[in-house]
Parts: sequence; C-alpha cells; structure tokens
Amino acid sequence: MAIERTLSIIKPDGLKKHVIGKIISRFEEKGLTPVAIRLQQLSQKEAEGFYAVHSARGFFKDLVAFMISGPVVLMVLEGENAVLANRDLMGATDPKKAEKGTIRADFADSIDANTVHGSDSLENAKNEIAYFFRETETQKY
Ligand code: RTP
Ligand code: MG
Repeated sequence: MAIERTLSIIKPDGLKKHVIGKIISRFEEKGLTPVAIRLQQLSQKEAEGFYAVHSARGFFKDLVAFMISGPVVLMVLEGENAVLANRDLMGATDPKKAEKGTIRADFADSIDANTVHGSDSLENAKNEIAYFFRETETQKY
C-alpha cells in the first residue's frame, strides 16, 4: 500500500446542508487526513478550468453553474491508497446508484448536486492538487 494524496471538494450543496463536519469525520475515520483545507468561492474561470476535461459534455454549463453557486471546501487528503479510498467513501456519481453508507447516497440530492468531488486517478490528483494548492500550503502532523 502506498501513501497518496488526493483532492477532495465539498460542493456548495454540502455547505448549504451544514454537513462539512460529518463528511470530514468520514475521511478521518478511514485514515484520510486533511493536510490542507480552504473554504473558497470559485470563479467561473476557476470552475471551468478545473472541469475542463468535461467542456464538450452537455452537462458542462450546469456543472460549472452549480460549482459556483456557493462556496466550496477544497481539501488535500493524505493516506493509504487515498485516491481509491476517497472514491469508495464518495460512492457513485449518481446518488440514486450510490451504495448505502457512501457520502453521496447519504447526503446528495441529484447527479448535479452530488456533494463531493474526488480525484479519479493518482495523476489527476497531482494536477488537481496543484490547481488549488502550493506545496507550502500542505502540512505534516
Ligand atoms: P467529480 O468529478 O465531481 O468527482 O464526479 P465524478 O468523477 O463521479 O463524475 P464525472 O464523470 O467526473 O463528472 C463530473 C460531474 O459532472 C456531473 N455529471 N453530470 N448529467 C450527467 O450525465 C452528468 N454526468 C456527470 C456530476 O455532478 C459529476 O460529479
Ligand atoms: Mg470526475
């Protein structure tokens, strides 16, 4: 097993529902330690750049509009197999298809308002972390 870092975002619906603490508890309980955290209102440009891989998809406009509908929590999570461990905790993209006990099954309302983002590969994790954080903003404890 390898210690990895992954980018987690609690999306605007998670903040509006006041479940930041519950979500971060789930990460900590599974050994995913936040080594950087920032609350931020994303600009349209930041959200478009972040999800650029989806720019040709029909849902892109709605996705960007949703991601800037309120502040988000940006986090770097560190732990064993962090990328996959985080995706397992999140559950499927569509909360209706997500397994019980996953974050999306328990807190998300729809495929658009699906509460959390998580990097889907180690390579994407490195790029996504660098998109929002400088190395000096991550901590050891
Ligand atoms: P995320 O990037 O946010 O962690 O979600 P994901 O990997 O599970 O899903 P992805 O395919 O990367 O899609 C990014 C976000 O776009 C919205 N989406 N809508 N209507 C649709 O068919 C559709 N497909 C994706 C979701 O909000 C998804 O989280
Ligand atoms: Mg994705």
